[in-house]
Amino acid sequence: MPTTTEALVVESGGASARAVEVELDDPRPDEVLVRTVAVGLCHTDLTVASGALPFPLPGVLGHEGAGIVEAVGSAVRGVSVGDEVLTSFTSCGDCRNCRQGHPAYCVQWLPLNLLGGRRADGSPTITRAGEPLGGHFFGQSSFARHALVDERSLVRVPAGSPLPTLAPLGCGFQTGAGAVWNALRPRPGDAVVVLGAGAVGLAAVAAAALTPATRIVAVDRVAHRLETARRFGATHVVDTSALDGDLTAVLLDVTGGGADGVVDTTGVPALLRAGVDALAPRGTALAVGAPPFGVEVGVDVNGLLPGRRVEGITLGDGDGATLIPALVDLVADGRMPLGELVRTYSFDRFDEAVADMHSGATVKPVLVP
Ligand code: CXF
Ligand code: ZN
Repeated sequence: MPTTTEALVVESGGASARAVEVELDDPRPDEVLVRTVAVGLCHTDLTVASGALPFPLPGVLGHEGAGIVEAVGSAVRGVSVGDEVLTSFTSCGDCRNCRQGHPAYCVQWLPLNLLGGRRADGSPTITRAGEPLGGHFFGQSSFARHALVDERSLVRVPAGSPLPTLAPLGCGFQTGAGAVWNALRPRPGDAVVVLGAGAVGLAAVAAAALTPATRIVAVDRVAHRLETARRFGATHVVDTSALDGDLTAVLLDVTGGGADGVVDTTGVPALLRAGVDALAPRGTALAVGAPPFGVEVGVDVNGLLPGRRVEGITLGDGDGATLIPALVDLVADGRMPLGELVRTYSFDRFDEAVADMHSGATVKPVLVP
């Protein structure tokens, strides 16, 4: 029997999300029905809701879910009814990148997570009055009281976990932490620069603080975010709203001659360029934040020759089975105070959550049904 539930539906590009009754399909053998307890709001949800990406609307977004398992498909082995879970991204499990432990680079990643709106076989997971809605967003579409989730999107967490704090591990927090741990892998004495002190950037700062990097520089234009960055372990902060001179020169100075690693969470071309230009020889700049499709950044080719790299990374190159559980433990032990970034909003305060994210008043809004 299909599950009737309430979901936040975006009717068309630029519209808000309104709670309406929908039906979820029965779980397929590899799917799980999850009762949502909390779900984070990420810029990718807003980009899709604005109509800037070709996701089928009307549809249901949401990809940082946390909740309780209510039913499992016949082939599901990893979770049981009653388990607490986080919901992250899905992947095919079968391509070379999935098999090599890099599901964020699944060759089917875009259709399965971001653009398709349906299962891989084309069937809809959510309907309204019999009409298909865009669903299966990141294998979940969790802006709803219940979500039908791909087993491959799920991560089990210990009973009694603080689900509203942990929900953003599914995307934003693992994106920042994974960038530092999986891609930069700071060595003793490294200087790491994090451009943008939002949810992704602050997770990157907290992750860098658990490495032997000795200089951690946070860059933002909002003073209270930079204060948070300091509490999370930044040794230096740069406030671009009060910048005296050019950012590259300031970064070269505060890093003591050049950054070994740069994490650009902003997607602002001029900031990524400044970060690349501030790299030390053999340094790596990571493009993490996504600008609109088609945006380009120039690089000085001769500047790259001394072993400098520019790399893109999605979702921290995380493998749900290892990165998220480690973050759960570090949050529980108080070594990554990511809960400080979270403020909860009931579903009917969706617009307020969006406004607070845009203004910077809340770093990470988390919706609760
Ligand atoms: C996104 C970032 C932009 C590319 C797709 C994945 N991560 C999560 O929202
Ligand atoms: Zn996201």
